[in-house]
Amino acid sequence: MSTINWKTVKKFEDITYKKSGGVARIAFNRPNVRNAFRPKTTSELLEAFHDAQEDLNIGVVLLSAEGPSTKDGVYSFCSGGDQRARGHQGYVGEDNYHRLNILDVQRLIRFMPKVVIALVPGWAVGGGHSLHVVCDLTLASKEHAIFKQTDADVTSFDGGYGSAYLAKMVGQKKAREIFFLGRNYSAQEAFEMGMVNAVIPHDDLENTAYEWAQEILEKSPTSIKMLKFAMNLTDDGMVGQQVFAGEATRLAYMTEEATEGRNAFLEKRKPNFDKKYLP
Ligand code: S0N
Repeated sequence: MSTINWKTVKKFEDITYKKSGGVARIAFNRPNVRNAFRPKTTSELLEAFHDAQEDLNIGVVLLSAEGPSTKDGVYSFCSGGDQRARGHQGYVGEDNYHRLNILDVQRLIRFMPKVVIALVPGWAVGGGHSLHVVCDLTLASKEHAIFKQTDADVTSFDGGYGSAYLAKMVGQKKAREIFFLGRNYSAQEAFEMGMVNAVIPHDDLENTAYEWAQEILEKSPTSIKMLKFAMNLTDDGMVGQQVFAGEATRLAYMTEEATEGRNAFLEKRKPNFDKKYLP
């Protein structure tokens, strides 16, 4: 049972969004369809993640799920794209526009300068499985978490982080088994494969995630950010370099040299870098 004093940030339809003590909690809230996401869900996720990214008081984001289902009491993290919202060109919003915006959500999680922890209380399936893969850390319910890839059953497949990055995480053979056979894996099996950080008794899942978050919040935020981007870099190609280098530029802005460069331009004079070449 969670004992955290969460404060709701904003009421959404498909997700809940709360904050407490430097931690944001974003949770799927469609438990009766195993927390499948439709375009409205992903738009709401984008808004909440963007807010958490820009909130200077937030250092860690938990991606979680409400539940269980009121129909049958089953817990889920997320069952991926809502197959009822799928049209001929993919998932379609109420405005009739076809979107692949779960990939925008993945990129926001991947590139945000804060740690994102997936809390998997039940089913993590299809695009829901891919979301936990892209999060920085995953904690799973000992009793209820089940990991499964159905992308190849429904012809709605993630050829990016969901599969290729998963292969980096659990190894090529295991990743191919997960996708090609689509079997169920328990939290313990997922832990042994290396795609789950810890298996937690169900009732302790949120409190444990919050404790992990508090430990992370005690660390230097610049170090955490640069380490996340450094670990992303080799798998993210030029975009990974761009994200990492953007933070190097930000650090450079904080030097006297940068202040002199900006001031010289604004004062219409040549900059005086004083020939202090740094080691
Ligand atoms: C999760 C599963 C295994 C649970 O099985 P269980 O416990 O037997 O429950 P069910 O009786 O099957 O389900 C309960 C109710 O929930 C509905 N439901 C479940 N999942 C979905 C879903 N994904 N979409 C819509 N409804 C869902 C059931 O219909 C049932 O409803 P009622 O009670 O009314 O009958 C099992 O449910 C399961 O296998 N679900 C489907 C999982 C799946 O195939 N997901 C899609 C996989 N693909 C993706 O997610 C792709 C993601 C994606 O969007 C993407 C990725 C990369 C690049 C692009 C994209 C893109 O945007 O297209």
